[in-house]
Amino acid sequence: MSERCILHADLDAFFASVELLDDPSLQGQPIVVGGLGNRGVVATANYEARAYGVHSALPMALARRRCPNGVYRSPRMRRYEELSRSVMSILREVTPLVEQLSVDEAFFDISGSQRRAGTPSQIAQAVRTRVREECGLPVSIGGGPSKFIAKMATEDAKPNGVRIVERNEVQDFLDQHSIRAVPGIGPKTGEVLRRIGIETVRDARTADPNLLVAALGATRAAALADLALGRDDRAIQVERDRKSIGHEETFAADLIGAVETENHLFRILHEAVRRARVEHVVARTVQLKVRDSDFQTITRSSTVREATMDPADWWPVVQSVWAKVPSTMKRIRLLGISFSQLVTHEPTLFTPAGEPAIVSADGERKRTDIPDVVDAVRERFGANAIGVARLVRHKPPNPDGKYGPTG
Ligand code: TTP
Ligand code: MG
Repeated sequence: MSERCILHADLDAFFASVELLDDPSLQGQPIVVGGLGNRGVVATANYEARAYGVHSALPMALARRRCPNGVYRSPRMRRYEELSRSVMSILREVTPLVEQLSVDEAFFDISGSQRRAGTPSQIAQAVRTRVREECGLPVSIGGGPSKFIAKMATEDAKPNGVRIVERNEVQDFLDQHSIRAVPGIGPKTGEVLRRIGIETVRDARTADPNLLVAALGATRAAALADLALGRDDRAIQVERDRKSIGHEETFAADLIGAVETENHLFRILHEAVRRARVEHVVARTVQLKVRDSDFQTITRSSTVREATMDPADWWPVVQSVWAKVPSTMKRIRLLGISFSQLVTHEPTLFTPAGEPAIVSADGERKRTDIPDVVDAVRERFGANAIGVARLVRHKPPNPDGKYGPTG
């Protein structure tokens, strides 16, 4: 058996690279993609624009001031998703063990492919060549004996490079990095650690364990201690076969009026989330299905960057999708919400397996405890035993008033 080797691929300046691909006249210019309105923020900037201090999440107005000669574009999500699918299918030709993390990044486990396909760096280079030739995009690839080493290595490989960390280099590699380079250490944890004098992984490795426990609590301190030694045996989580999960209802009497419809939507969202949580999946895409009294049916969907199954994340997304439903369709006969682009929960270093591990963009753990309790109560006492405050004023759904789930 070959040694365990995980690769991690992440497209360079993804949205901006696609804009350049589709409009080669932009070559060499700073490209900024994001919300172009007054309150927009930058989704990404290419490396030319980053030289002016433009980066993801920067307010667009500030970006324009820093880089007045840049090319500014709004995102074209469909096109990005199409290219994302092509890139992911190249990875799946290397190995079926692919775990997609976001629209432009994935882990893939090549432990079993090495004899056939070459060394890790040969495999990485071959993937990069194919992605460049077949999709027209630059991608960086990191590799190492575990997921988090591979992910950290990709940051070192950027832009447009490869960095493989050999087993015997792991400790040196880790020791040199800032603690903030470790996936899962967000700004808050980073600041807590900085205050007790821990800035690098080496500092964490050599710190007094009691100091770590006092700062982070026993569980997180133990996780950090493992990680500082490069211990991480989490396996690749391949996407479930199942493509979508959700809930829909047909109403005996058409729903009229925004408030009534929104209340049902809110409840159906919670039911869809409950089902997804039973299956231990989180999702990146939500789809709203609406049928009106004339039996016209439409679907509208939206995709978020980080997979989640927190109803508090999904509710504003569902509301914005609902806002896109034409107003001619507001006598509603059926409503459905389903999730796709499903991924199984990935236990992170700070959240043991079995516990929902939903990490926000800055890597900090999000509030997931409340939905857990809700699920537990519902499992014992039935779906209507507990609801959300928004629904308390309204009557619980009348089981006779609908034909039940139709999907
Ligand atoms: P990233 O991989 O984080 O960034 P990137 O691909 O633009 O640049 P690089 O990997 O070379 O550092 O994110 C992938 C895409 O996700 C990015 O092109 C745009 C989008 N995105 C947002 O919309 N908002 C954000 O805050 C971030 C970080 C990314
Ligand atoms: Mg990227």
